[in-house]
Amino acid sequence: MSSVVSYRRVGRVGVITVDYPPVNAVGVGVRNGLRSALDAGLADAGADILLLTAAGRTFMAGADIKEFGKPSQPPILPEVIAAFDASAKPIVAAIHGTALGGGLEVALACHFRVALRSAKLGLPEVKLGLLPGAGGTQRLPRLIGPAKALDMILSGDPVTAATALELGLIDTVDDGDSALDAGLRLAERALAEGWAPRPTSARTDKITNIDPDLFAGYRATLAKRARHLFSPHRCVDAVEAAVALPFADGVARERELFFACMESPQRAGLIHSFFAEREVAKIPGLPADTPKRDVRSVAVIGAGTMGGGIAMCFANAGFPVQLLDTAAEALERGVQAIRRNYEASAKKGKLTDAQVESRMALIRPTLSYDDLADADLVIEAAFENMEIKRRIFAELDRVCKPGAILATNTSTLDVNAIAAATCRPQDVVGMHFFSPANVMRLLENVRGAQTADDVLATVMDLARRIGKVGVLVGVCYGFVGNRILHQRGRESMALVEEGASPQQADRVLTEFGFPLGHFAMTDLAGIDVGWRIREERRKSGDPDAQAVNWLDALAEQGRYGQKTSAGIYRYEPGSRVAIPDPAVDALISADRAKRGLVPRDVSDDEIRDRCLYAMVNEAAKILDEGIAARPVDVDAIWLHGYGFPAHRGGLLFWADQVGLPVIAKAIDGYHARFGGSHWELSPLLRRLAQEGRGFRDL
Ligand code: 3H9
Repeated sequence: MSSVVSYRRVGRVGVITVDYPPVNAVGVGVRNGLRSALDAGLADAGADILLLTAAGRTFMAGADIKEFGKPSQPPILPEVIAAFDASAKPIVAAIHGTALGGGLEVALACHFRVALRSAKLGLPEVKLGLLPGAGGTQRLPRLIGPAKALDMILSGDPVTAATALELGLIDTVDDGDSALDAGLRLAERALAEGWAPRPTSARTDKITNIDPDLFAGYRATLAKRARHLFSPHRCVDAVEAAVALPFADGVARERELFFACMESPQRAGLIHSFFAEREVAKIPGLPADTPKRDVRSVAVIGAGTMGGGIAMCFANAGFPVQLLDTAAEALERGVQAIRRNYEASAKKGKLTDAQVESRMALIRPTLSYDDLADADLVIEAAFENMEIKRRIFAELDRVCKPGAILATNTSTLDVNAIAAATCRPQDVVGMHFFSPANVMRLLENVRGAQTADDVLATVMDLARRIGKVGVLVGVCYGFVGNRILHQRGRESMALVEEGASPQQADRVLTEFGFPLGHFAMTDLAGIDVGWRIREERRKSGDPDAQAVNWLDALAEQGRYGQKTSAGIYRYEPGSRVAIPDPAVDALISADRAKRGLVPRDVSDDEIRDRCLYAMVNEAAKILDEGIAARPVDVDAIWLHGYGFPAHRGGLLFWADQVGLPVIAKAIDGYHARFGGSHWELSPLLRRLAQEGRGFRDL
């Protein structure tokens, strides 16, 4: 018998157990094991019914993603599953944790299904650029109908056991806490009532008399929502085949479409994104068993938008949070803003009223630093000013208990200088949240020169506990994400000066797959933020300060972006739809004329290459300086903080696909054409390009 799948008998029930930690992924060992355990069960004269269950924290969470892109090893999953479907003895699947992808497909081919109430079931393949390729697109519609099946397959999101029952995906929900016991109960009932095998492949009731327009409707929606993506369109084709073709032909069609997805570069990109999210948690030089400090209570300093959002992140995860502001009015405003935010979620059905109240009860406002004496973690989210921050940290040093972690949410200031305001720099770390903090998944944890390892291990673990993707970065202006963003912003402005329109520049980036172009994003973030920083630098006589540009002129007119319904675009009241504004075009033309710039036609390709290659070059410099430890860290930051299209895998994964010699040559060309230190080719990028290597080889 296989070491990862076992067979034993409990009374008249033959029990097949998959035990392949951590998530029982259906790799070659499990496939072999399932096949031989099934044979053992079928051959066992004492077994009148079979039960499939999994050990550990979850049912099977899908095919083994690590095998993708390598030659497939027999037996292939569809064959194993076909054997379950065709079993002469009835088979029950007992599900706990998550039954996902190929794991759920195995369960779909069993004849009866029971799930614990806490279980979730889904076909997330589309999120990996695939479609369910082991009969899922053929069997799910046979159980729940093609429309509901497409909803599940196209969203990739799992449903709860209760919903699965309503849909007809499972036969019963069990309120116990053992999937084995739940499965045995259902098997005993099946035996008592004499249930016969019920192959899903033979069912046709849910796939007959289907509205012929159903699939056209889904295709029309996808044409709008997923036009960049490859696999969702193939999912519709596959489910349509379930309705139009006999089962065996449908399975063959699904296989063909699955392989087309497998070969798509989007599949490689999305799988890189999947692993990137997990890889960043493993820090080179910081072993997984590094001790962590015990964090049970949190304090946040500053009740503004950022501080409020951070407080919500922790309250959402069940931490008691003290929210401190020194001005009573600001504190009250901050607490009310949090309440409004939660109530808006409740209105959308995302939270119950009771959840709103329990989260609000976790957030305790205070005006006094003395109340922070027992906090395990304090996160400062005050005004972005070094003097203010240093005063706050000196105060924290005075009141906080020994061992408390003192974190700053600064996005631009030197974490080491902030740490130096305390007598415990080993306890000081950066935790750079992204706005809105309660929504954005990225958290840049910033390692100061003296930050202790157990502090780093703790903040990385906390990121996971509050549902963020934590990435460890080093100290520099803008850290990793904003430093790269700055390059894209500078280049976008230069392209507009040369003749592109903001709309054209934005269109190129959205066609690449970003949710927003640079200028639409600037409107969302607020033009005034950058304008005030530039104004400060000009007033202080900074020699590197930029001259006033058309963006500053917009801010001077009070056009701050979405919040004032006018910025680089204009907005109808209450709407986020960006409408081009001829007044802005006129302002840009006037600005060009004033500077003696003659506009030219700028091609879409030039916009894409200059914006993205400038980012790649900066990222390479960041890697060279050790500010980011690995290319995957840069990828995760841009995927989770800036909407880099996941199907392209991340900035540096994408750069490898383009080819570093191509990028290096283009950058050398830009340097010759435009000059500027930002276009000096990163030595790392030059070396990799010359050696024919990629970021993947670092
Ligand atoms: C598929 O099934 C195709 C079929 O239709 C057709 C085939 C012919 N494979 O996320 P976690 C690893 S496509 C390999 O941290 P959690 C993961 O990398 C597949 N490895 O835990 C991590 O490794 P490490 C469809 C996998 O509790 C460790 O397990 N299925 C796989 O937060 C723990 O993972 C999916 O897309 C896998 N399938 O979440 C499900 N899954 O410790 C993908 C996980 O070395 N998985 N690993 O970093 C998930 O969504 C989450 O992992 C899950 C657990 C919810 C299961």
